[in-house]
Amino acid sequence: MVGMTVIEHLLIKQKESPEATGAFTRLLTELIVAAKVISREVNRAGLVDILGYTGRINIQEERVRKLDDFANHTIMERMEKSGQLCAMASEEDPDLIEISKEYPKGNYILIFDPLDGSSNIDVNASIGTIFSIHRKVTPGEEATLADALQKGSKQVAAGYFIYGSSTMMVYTTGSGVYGFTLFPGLGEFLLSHEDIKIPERGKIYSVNEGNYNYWDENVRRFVDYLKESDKATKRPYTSRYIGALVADFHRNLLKGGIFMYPADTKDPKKPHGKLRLLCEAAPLAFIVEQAGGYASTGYERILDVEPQELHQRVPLFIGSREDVLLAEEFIQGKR
Ligand code: AHM
Ligand code: MG
Repeated sequence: MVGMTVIEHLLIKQKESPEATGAFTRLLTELIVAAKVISREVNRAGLVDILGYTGRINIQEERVRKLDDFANHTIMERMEKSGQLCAMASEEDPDLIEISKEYPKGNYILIFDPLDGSSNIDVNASIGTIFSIHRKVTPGEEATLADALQKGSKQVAAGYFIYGSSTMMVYTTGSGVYGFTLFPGLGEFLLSHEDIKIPERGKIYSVNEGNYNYWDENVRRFVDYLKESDKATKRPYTSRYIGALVADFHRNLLKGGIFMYPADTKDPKKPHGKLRLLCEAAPLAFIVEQAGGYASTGYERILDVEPQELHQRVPLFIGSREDVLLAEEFIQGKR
């Protein structure tokens, strides 16, 4: 039913699974409040003295912008009080984030990228928050790294908030993908995109082509192929690249196409591409598969990759199923 609030939607989904206790609904409800706070701050980013850098360097050796910091703390502080989490992990923090002793613990672990695409903040382009939720798998109350290092296929839920021309939430719990748009006057997310399906094949490719010379020969051949002209296979494709994963992914989810961040040799310290498995690739892979699409490293389904470390990076090819399968064929030298 278009127009229902995200909370109503969550409650309906909760009723559909008889074993649900409501813990998961409470967890997402808190996360939605955190996202509304971030959305409000993002909207006035140009008005207050919140642009610029904090002067610190994060685990990814990037300068931390004030708004990244704000988003990170908003989520951490709100979510640790939710009573539903045993731990968290953020793109901005090197280690597992423990829940303070004063708060009750729960059975879920939240992994998130608080503000994805942050180089877009200063130019008023879209940015987002990505989240991934797993169930605790180790015994005892305290979470261990093993609770975070689970394959993407084990996710209980995943989603993102996009702070664009309007703010949207897109999420899945493994039974379809739903999109909600924040109605500013009401402060409510209303269902606007029911059971999202990505086209089987798209016409868009999204990649930072400035890195072309750093890619493997097979990746170059694939991108060259997309640019060739051929009426029968509806080529050339159109190139679209915002430079914020959430925004590029969201467009391709609705319109069809492929987003790529291949491995490159630009930085020998980071030989596996740029994007992080746990807080970026895996949650979006869960969403895209639920929408009928596919996500791959070029060799392996993203949801099957066994994480080795919290900040592991992977090459990412994600979007319309036929486009990603074709990318795999090129990358594996089968074409
Ligand atoms: P971030 O999470 O630190 O913002 O970095 C990830 C971003 C993605 O949103 C985007 O797809 C990618 O980095 C863009 O990288 P590049 O500027 O190398 O094209
Ligand atoms: Mg990111």
